[in-house]
Amino acid sequence: MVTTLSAEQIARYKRDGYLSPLRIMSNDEATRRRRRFEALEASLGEGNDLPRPLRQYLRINAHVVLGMAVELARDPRILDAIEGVIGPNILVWGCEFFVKEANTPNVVSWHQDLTYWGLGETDHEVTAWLALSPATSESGCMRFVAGSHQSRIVRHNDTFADDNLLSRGQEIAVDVDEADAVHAALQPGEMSLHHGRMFHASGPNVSDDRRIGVAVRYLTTEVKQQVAARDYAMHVRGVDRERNFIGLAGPARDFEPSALALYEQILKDQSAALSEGAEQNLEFYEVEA
Ligand SMILES: O=C(O)CCC(=O)C(=O)O
Repeated sequence: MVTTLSAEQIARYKRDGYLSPLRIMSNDEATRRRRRFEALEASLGEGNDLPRPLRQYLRINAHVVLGMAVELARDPRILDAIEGVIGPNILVWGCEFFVKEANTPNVVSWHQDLTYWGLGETDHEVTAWLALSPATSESGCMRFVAGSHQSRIVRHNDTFADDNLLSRGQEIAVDVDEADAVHAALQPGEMSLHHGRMFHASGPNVSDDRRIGVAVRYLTTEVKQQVAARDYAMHVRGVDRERNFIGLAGPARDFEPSALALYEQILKDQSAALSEGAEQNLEFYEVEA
């Protein structure tokens, strides 16, 4: 499987702000990873002893507490593609499992990722979204507006809508014409890449299967946190001369006490960036029960 991007793919990413689909692993391998993920959900779901609900740890900064997330974030096949678009010195800033249960109304409203991260309007960032189950128009795959990353960050309104998977239910204040949207359907083992200023959204899952994807947020070592006093990242390729982030190694064991304590510290520190401009006092990165 060739995961190094061609010059044509890199040019297309620069022009459109996304690239999809890219096959990273076989359907069988992705399905095995899905089963592992689901076994973890079954063993650590309701009634576990974790300080927060499992879905919180899966949805935000999973790489801080979960080996499976670190393994994916460090996967050389993914990093080869990432290197093509942001260069050789790479950090992981975030890792999030986005799960839409079968036949559920949860959506992701139109937004630009960089809006609330405190990282500025940087081009030195990219998200890899890897499908562990089919992500189709029916199951609520992502939709992209090609070329929208060339705009600056536009105004977003907080909706706090119940069926929105984003922390503030944030949505772009300008109208997005659905006719311009490209549906990025992915089979298990395929991934898309998207730029942090890309206008993107996803619909409800009206299929009979779960839609499970993992989004890894990659930065170059040059990026700086501009709002929060401190921020954290995991160095995964090349050299980190700048050391703009506090380094993360990943947990030695899933949910070990030191990782859980670090998780809390990171939420607290990153909240300063995410809460900027919010009209409502949020328990940041809190995932609805
Ligand atoms: O998983 C989804 O539907 C949305 C994911 C997303 O917005 C992102 O990865 O930036």
